[in-house]
Amino acid sequence: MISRIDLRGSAGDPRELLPRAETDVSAALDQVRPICEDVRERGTEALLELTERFDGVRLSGIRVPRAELDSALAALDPAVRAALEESIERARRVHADQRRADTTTRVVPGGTVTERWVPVDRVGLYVPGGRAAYPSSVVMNVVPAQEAGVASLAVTSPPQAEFGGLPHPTILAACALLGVDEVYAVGGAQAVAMFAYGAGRCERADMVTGPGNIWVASAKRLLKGVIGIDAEAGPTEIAVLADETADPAYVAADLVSQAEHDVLAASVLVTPSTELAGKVEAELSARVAATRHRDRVADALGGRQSGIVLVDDLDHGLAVVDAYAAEHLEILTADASARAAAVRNAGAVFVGPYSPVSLGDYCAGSNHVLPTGGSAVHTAGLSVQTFLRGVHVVEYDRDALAAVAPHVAALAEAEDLPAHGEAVAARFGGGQEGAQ
Ligand code: HSO
Ligand code: ZN
Repeated sequence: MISRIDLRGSAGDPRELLPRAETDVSAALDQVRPICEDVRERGTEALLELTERFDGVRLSGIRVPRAELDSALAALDPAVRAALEESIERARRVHADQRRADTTTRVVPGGTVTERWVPVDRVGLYVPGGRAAYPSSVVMNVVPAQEAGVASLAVTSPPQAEFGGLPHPTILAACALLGVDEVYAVGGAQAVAMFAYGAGRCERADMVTGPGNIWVASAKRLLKGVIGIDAEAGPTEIAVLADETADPAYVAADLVSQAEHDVLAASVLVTPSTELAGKVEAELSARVAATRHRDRVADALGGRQSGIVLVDDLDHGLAVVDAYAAEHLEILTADASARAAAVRNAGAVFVGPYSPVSLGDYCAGSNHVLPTGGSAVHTAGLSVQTFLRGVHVVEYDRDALAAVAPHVAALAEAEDLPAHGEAVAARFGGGQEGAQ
């Protein structure tokens, strides 16, 4: 089952000892390139043909009619509807607080720089179908975009033969609840190309976000630049930093919860307590045997990306989890808040026994689209900020420009770009090099 990795007394790099699952996105580029080209050249026709080829569904059009969204919402289980509404409401509260006010800095008298936060105009959101059809991820992508003020938002999700060629009904219902009525039944690399180039009724978007399979990730990598993208999402990860005060049942339950996503999911316990390690192993055996997706969970926990890591003490443990930079990090120690405050690298931190990762997946108000694969060292999760651009607006008056003109001239000369200096000099009757 889950392996033990003993780092006690070792100062080695934990990143090498805790290998991560890898998916080779670049290997798919050659297959994805002609698909994207086809969509660019032939638009809707190409999308309909590719959908038939890859999804086995012959659509009459790519857009999901509004009536289908309404009927999916009407048919939604009331308990799921109430839960989605709660999730949306909490996420809205947190993300509304992320909005930024413009700032104006008076650099010198008569010279200001304003940073104006401008939302991206149009965003396309990719929602996977099949096993990973998560309405909660629709919430986590749409809410920050809406709170950022994105005016035009479209969702796409692969058509499912079992649902009459429509995307998964809970995805459609979540769109309806969120007030998104532009929804397409297109999946895979062709969906990313649809947003990048536009096709028929779908206008091109400025940015595409959302998780997806290897084809989607590969198309995002290929078309990045043509269209803005969010981070490439890898398999989910949970790290738990725990001491002997942690309840082994909670630790085991949380490790299993994220292992349920994928055989490549990583579940990692970091602890100085061999006693806790033993109890968690026992709890895991019982839980894995009883859980619905036991095969997948057992594969994930037994994979080389998962393990119970023994450390010298909690300071050592903190260094290990910081180096690992997990997508989700739980702190289950006696002094959990203080420990959590010292964490540098994690997508999101869950503090104390009553803040499990699955709360954050659905209903904490926090975002669950988080950096994986160690990218938490440089990247944050999805937020209002993802959909905003800080545009500098520069306004100097004559005196303020005159005062700094010699510095501009000196730097322009140092870079052998004299026309730069002359553009300033021209405002003060200055001549042009070489002019008569
Ligand atoms: N834990 C996943 C998100 C998710 N969980 C969706 C349940 N549904 C990645 O953060
Ligand atoms: Zn999850």
